[in-house]
Amino acid sequence: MKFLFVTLFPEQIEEAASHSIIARAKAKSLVEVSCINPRDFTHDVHRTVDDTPFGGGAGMVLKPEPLVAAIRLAKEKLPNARVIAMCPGGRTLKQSIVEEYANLGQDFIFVCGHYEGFDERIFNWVDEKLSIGDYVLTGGEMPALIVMDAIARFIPGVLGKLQSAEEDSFSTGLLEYPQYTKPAVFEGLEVPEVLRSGNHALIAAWRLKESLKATYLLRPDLLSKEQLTLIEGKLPQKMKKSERKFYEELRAEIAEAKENK
Ligand code: 4G3
Repeated sequence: MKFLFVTLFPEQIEEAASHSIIARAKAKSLVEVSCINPRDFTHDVHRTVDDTPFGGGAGMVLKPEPLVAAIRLAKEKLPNARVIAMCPGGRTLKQSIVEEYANLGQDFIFVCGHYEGFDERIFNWVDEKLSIGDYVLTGGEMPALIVMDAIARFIPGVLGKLQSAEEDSFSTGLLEYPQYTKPAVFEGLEVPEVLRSGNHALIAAWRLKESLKATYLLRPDLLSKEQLTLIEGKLPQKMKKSERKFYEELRAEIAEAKENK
């Protein structure tokens, strides 16, 4: 998959893409990262890319001519790319959107802005405005890098065999359960006994209970109506004994967590 960044700061992209899993994915030719700098499409001695806003006001706006020239070349290089402009006012990214992007079979052009934003007319050359969350940053480079990283995890071979983007937190719709590694006791803090029991059914149930508890306490908006009813509503008459016990324990643990907060 190819990722092309239209950016005034290509070094920031190259640097970020030169580490860890993305660097390895580049080395394996699973992803390609490149940049086009709008400043290379200016014609004045100062290589001007921004100007004051019509109508007045503070800050600067990115001029359309160099930016559109850069996007045009980007589209020539990647004719099958989705063109995404990173803006605080765009559609907010979430894991289900990441999965949609990963499954499009398209390359990506990220248009990164600075200053107070883009001249509105550039959006005629853009498929979509995208935001990584409700906050404003000094530039669109870090947001674009985050989107690439999130998508790249779904390309087969990018993550190690033992990891899988489809199985991790958020793809299950729930928050992560707690994880532990050796030592079994650290500064007096013990790893839960069940995780050392070797009983895989018990471990799976414990992890699901912990995920449901964390999600209920921190992100109840992620739970379905059905899940919420099982946690706090009336349990159905007809329910396996083991399942009833599961939800009764979950409720007790949630009550205890609320006491302790
Ligand atoms: C356009 C994206 C770009 C308009 C970009 C600022 C945050 C995000 C910029 C503008 C950005 C985000 C550059 N900051 N939440 N800054 O994805 O006002």
